[in-house]
Amino acid sequence: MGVLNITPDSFSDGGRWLSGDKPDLDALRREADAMCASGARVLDVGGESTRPGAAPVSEQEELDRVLPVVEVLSAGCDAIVSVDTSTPAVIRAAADAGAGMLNDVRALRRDGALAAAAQTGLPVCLMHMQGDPATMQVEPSYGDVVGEVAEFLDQRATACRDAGIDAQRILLDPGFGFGKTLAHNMALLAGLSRLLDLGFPVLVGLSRKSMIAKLTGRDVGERLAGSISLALLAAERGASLLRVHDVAETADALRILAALKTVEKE
Ligand code: 9MG
Repeated sequence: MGVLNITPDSFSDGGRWLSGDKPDLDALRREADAMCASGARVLDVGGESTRPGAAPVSEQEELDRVLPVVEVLSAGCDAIVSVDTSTPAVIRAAADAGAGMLNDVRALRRDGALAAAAQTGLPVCLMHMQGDPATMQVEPSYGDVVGEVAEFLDQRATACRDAGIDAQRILLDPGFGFGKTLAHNMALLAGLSRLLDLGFPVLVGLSRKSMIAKLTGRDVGERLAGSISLALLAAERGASLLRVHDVAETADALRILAALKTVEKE
């Protein structure tokens, strides 16, 4: 899953895909084509930054950023266009514009989001976050982080099914970096099998995140090796979908892992 943030303030690609306050559709089209040629099967389009401390945007602003991009990408691209949103009106409008998946860092907990998602019939990714983006990194705390994240995701999956979302259309995500310290993130990576035990495919987003800085001391533009290492570790532990900025490099690493797995099976 390639990341395309249509925001001025995302931590890694903030401002890259905007021309003034409008999405730069030509540049996005070229980047989407490059990501697909490199192996992306899903493109995740977001109009509101969820980095720690990010300010919320209005519904209209989110619609203005996301919808033209969904329309352009879903018309001429082999990949599924996913929309990273928590907002019911954006969920509905994105589905009408051709989106093929919903990615919600709030796991469809916003008022009306669950019903809106169910109405679209689209696959949904439910992510765990402790708190909200404005404050989530202020002393996150858990007794048993893996158990608590697993319990939360299990409850949200049940809520989705109760709302009419087919179990086969649900993905779960531990939400690396969302209300978690480095120790919490590492415990979740080590314990990924407990999330797989819930019976749904697991999506992970580790690309360029600050946990890499904590482990390696690298600035955001220098986290490729860390991102690929974490992507491989997550894939080996059973993650089905990796949300990444560097699609070509990650796809190469996954090809090597797949080749090894083929030999191991023989
Ligand atoms: C939008 N977004 C930013 N980081 C993310 C992550 O780790 N997972 C998912 N599902 N979405 C994310």
